[in-house]
Amino acid sequence: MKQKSNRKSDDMSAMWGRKTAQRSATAKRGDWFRESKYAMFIHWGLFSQAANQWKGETYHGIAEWLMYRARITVAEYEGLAKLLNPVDFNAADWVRLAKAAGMKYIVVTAKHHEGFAMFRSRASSFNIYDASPFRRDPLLELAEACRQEGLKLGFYYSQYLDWHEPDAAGNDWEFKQKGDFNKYLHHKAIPQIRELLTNYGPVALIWFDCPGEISIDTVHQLRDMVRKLQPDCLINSRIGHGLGDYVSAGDQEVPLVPPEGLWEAVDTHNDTWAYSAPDHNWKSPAELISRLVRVVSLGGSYMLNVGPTGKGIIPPESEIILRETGKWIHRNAESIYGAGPSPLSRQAWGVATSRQGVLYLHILNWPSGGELWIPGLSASIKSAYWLVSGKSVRCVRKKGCLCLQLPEIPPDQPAAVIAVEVRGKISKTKRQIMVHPGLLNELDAPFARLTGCKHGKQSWMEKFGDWHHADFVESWQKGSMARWSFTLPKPGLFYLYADYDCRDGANDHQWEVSVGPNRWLFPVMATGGGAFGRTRIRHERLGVIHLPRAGDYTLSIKSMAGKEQPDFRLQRVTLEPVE
Ligand code: JFZ
Repeated sequence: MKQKSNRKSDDMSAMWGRKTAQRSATAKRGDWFRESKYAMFIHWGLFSQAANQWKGETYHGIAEWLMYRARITVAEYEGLAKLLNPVDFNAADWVRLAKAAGMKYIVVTAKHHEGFAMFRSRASSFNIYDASPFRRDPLLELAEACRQEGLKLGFYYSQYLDWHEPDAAGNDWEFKQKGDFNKYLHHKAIPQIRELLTNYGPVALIWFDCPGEISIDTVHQLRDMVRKLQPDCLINSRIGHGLGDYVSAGDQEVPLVPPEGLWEAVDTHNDTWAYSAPDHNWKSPAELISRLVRVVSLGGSYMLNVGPTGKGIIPPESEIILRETGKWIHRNAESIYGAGPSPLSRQAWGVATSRQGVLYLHILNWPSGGELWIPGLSASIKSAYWLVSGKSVRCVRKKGCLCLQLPEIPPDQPAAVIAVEVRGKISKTKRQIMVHPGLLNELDAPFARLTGCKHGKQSWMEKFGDWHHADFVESWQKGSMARWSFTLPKPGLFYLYADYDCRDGANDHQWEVSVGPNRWLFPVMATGGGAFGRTRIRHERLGVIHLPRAGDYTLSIKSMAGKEQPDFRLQRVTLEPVE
């Protein structure tokens, strides 16, 4: 017996040893990703030639889905390849732009759902080298340019959807019979992934997408192949079945609550991934920097997309905005690259990132009144200074908060960064929300204490492919309550708003809002809802609240008695100072 139990404990320690080794291998594999924080996503394909226009009709939304939306047959779509000749493509220009923008790696679509390979593939002649007049391999040129400029390169590959292939998934307008997926897998997908991992030098990551109904055995097979060919190559979560090395959040989503472990947000520069001629809805440098620092403050990396034209040109608007954004990032680099997540809960003035002993406060919303209030930071302060100029910032402790003195005009735009050096470790503060004087204060669903209701998330498409993601308090019963505790440094008057949706309102149902001396009932109006899981969120002013003293408060929303519980989902409540 003794003999047997020793053997068992030896097996256990060997297993733990393997698991620890595996975990450390994964952790090591992701070190560069954890440090990088900012990358360029490139959606470039046959769809770029079409630019969301087909047979005289213009489409809106994500342009790489044109074949699907216009129900284009394979034969017609193949004709597009004869027009694709990106003579203005210059890989070094793209890579230098990414570098100037402050991006540390590039992920480019090698084969998207359309099935067209943007590299010279021997597994399928439906590729840019063989099927178009271009007769070059742009991914080979990109790989060389990345090596020259010191950027890492990854490939996007759509492993399940392939509208060109009857045996793949997705083309339900031409192929009425379900094909033999294994045939597609072994004749195209696996050989092409192998080509990408063999012919282009070190591949930093493979960005799989839309795993659909792919089996867990197939996902293991794909992952084993990547590990065998390029052991250091990272794999994203959209390989499927939780077998990725890191999580890609929802499209165009900057989450309020981050995924566990290594993760990224992926975002569009306008409303489409691929080039779309009618889409001019570019995000500004201020918006992009706000999204980048919010992601980094949650411990993630931000991958921002560009959609080059069929001629191989990154749209000039994109280039101008990326260069402008890059100037800010380069001068505030210390607060971004390699920085850790914020120990502070979400604040009205902006977000923080951190390093050993230093907190970087990214002030995105400039408080009037010359004071920046920070709750719940117990560490003792060594110094505080503007990161770019080095000029010191006066800070004092008031009412248990840190209060920093601000000039009237921000010393940097679109975000000014204060470095706060602390003694010892910056511990994660107890979740303390500050209702900041002079700023819009959002109390979001995930940060409420809930009784008799729960936190839920929903993602939906507004325009085709323009994703929205929202956190809600939902599943309310009679007496359910959502409560936010916050600190108020100064008395004040605030407009109170609720953002909610409620498909079928029930006017006889009452909800109670209570904070400080304020307490009243309000009805919930029906907001309706649309297709694609769409929702219409109502931004409703509930009234004006008076908070007569500085100190701690709890704001509660309570479901009172009533015949029916309307399908009410509360996204947030907002306190806006009455000027
Ligand atoms: C996919 C693609 O279909 C799209 O064309 C683009 O390449 C994008 C980056 O990825 O679209 C998705 C995939 C997953 C989600 C949303 C859109 N999701 O999980 O929310």
